[in-house]
Amino acid sequence: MKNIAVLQVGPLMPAVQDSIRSEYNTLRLPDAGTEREEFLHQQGASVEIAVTSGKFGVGTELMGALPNLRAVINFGVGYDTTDVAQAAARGITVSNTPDVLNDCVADTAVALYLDVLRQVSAADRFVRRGDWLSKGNYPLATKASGKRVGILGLGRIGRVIARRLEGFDCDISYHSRNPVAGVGYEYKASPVELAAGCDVLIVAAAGGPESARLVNAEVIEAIGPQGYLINIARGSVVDEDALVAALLAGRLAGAGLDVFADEPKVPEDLLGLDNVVLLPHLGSGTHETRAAMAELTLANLRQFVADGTVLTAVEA
Ligand code: 8YV
Repeated sequence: MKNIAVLQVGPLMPAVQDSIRSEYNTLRLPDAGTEREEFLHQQGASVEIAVTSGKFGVGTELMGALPNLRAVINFGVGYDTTDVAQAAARGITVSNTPDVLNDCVADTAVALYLDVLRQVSAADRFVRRGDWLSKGNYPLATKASGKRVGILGLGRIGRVIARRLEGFDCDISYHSRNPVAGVGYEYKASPVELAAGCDVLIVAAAGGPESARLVNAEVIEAIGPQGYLINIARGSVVDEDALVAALLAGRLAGAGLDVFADEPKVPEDLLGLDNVVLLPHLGSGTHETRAAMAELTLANLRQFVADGTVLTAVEA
């Protein structure tokens, strides 16, 4: 299939990168600057398929510079960096990698949940510093079992998180754009209502313009000084400045964050807080899940080349 022109946008897992380079006529888009402009000017019209990851995507400008693009094959379930509206208008197929990462992202949410409430990471630092010897027992933490948990975004991942937390006897409620059929959890009409009725708010909503800053200052206020926020979705869903301000002022008990507004930058103010657990966007980051994501990415690509369809298409 060396006659198919594939554009690699951003770094990809070696398994994906090596396959697309050996199977297709693959070119790597320069990351920035005049080299990128020059590349697009000379090669943009030849590109038929872009392979990218959730971190990079094919945004408005790049898509505009690829007049003959037919498909965006995205490694990752999130596709907020790709201009899906333009893709739909131009008949460009977009695929992602749903479901195969549900377990690991949900596990990460639960890990953050347990860590923030029981202060596992902070207590580990306490031991390593020698404070157990010099200061005695670690201060008491917060019980994690049996809490009222609000899930913002009861999609594929949100539902797996809910199922996990049922095992911790949690009382689950949720808010999504619409009530989800067939689930027994209480539906709340707005993010504020959800936040006001729970001890821990877990953000599992897809990123993108529709969910931008859905968790604003009012929602954070509603979680309250005894409440916690967990975010394994996208940094864009939370007003990060409002979150930092609330944490610094003690208007929120703690937070567990795998995602940030401007990754890999993490607000400086959070680094010294023991009631905050910070992860470097590793929700799906296990050997098993990344291998499954790579496989699905390649399966989407190969099927698109074969018959113009993909296994897991994104609906704009
Ligand atoms: C990946 C993710 O880290 O799937 C997603 O949307 O956020 C993560 O699983 C990311 O997509 C890889 O770039």
